[in-house]
Amino acid sequence: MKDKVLILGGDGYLGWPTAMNLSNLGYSVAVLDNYFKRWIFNKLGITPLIDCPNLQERANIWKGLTGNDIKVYVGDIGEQDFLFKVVKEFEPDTIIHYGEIPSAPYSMLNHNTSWETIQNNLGATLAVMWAIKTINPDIHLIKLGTMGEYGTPNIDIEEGFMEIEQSGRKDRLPFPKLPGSFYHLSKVQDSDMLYLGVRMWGLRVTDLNQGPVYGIETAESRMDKENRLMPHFHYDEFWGTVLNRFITQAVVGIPLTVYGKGGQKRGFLNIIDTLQCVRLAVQNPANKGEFRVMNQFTEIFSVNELSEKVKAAAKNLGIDVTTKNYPNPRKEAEEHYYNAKNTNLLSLGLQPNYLTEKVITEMLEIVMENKKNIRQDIILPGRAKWQ
Ligand code: USQ
Repeated sequence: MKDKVLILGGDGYLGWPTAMNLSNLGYSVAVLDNYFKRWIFNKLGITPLIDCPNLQERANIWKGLTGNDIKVYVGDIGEQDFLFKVVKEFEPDTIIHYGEIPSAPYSMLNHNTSWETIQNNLGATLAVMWAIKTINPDIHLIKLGTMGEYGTPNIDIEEGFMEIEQSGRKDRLPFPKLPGSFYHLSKVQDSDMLYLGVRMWGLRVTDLNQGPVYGIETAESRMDKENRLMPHFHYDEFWGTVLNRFITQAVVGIPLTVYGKGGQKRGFLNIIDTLQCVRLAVQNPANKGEFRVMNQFTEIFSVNELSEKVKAAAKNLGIDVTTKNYPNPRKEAEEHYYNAKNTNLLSLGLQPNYLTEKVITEMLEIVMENKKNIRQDIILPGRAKWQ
């Protein structure tokens, strides 16, 4: 009998694909979500490329395809009675915590959205920590952090900690953080809280500092020919990550929206590698009293490099793609040093799926099949500014 895994934020771009992947591998899986992101989408008037049925409907489809149950809980992580009830009833060995508002642009929109992001994200993490401490401190918590916690310092980025020597003394201390949005700041604050929980209560925590993810399908989503198990693929200026946006723009004939000079570098990964990394973390839990940080990306690219890759792949499909440099709606370095380490997951056995022309071509083809759903009115930057 494999472990029981509770996935918080099970409705999201990564939550549902993770649930199917672990269920397929024989884990007993439950998902929890309050559909808050769907509420924000309605408020902002944005839609994903492919409509996703609700969690119970997807769990029923999954059961029909595989015979496996995925248990569904609908509610707010931040409500203590609800979360405690779920943890007591399901008795997870591992909790994967994706249950946060994940958008930097949304967090910078106005006072309300920055407070919503901070309150929701910190409240959720704190509630999960207390649930684990109170109900079963042995539960391994896998928390989705972000590479954006580090910012873009002019030195190599370590995985969470670094040796510091000062006035002749040495210590291993958390790597300095320079987040670039209230969203990224909320992840820094999450990490600080979790490390406190590890030091004070002996929790076992893995913090996965992930870079921007790309991709539109996984082995499990392909199992349903009607596309009802696909991830929530976003291409709007609030939720779409840069490569997913570029692919959509190429298909619909809009010049790729390079912000500023396009020299911004980030560590990227395919959604199927997110599943691989999270799976490796489940299979190799942190020790009791350990705050383990792993940088979760496979390759570093600048925005300009990504746009060139999309152009080249689209050309082979007969699509002529251009780029346009927009005044940057964000405050960020547009030319900078970037060398982040990512050896922890590789040493656990991560086999990277790199961003080849074939991968981009396959993404372009799937988006082309769904071209009729693309809404041009939500693509261009305009509403989401760093003020
Ligand atoms: N960018 C463009 N054009 C666009 C969209 C983005 O040039 O149309 C640029 C941005 O200015 C930025 C870079 O691409 O320099 C990455 O932007 P992004 O929107 O792909 O990523 P970001 O806002 O940082 O956030 C995303 C996810 C977030 C995750 C983060 C990882 O939404 O949940 O935590 O990637 S990281 O970027 O490493 O912080």
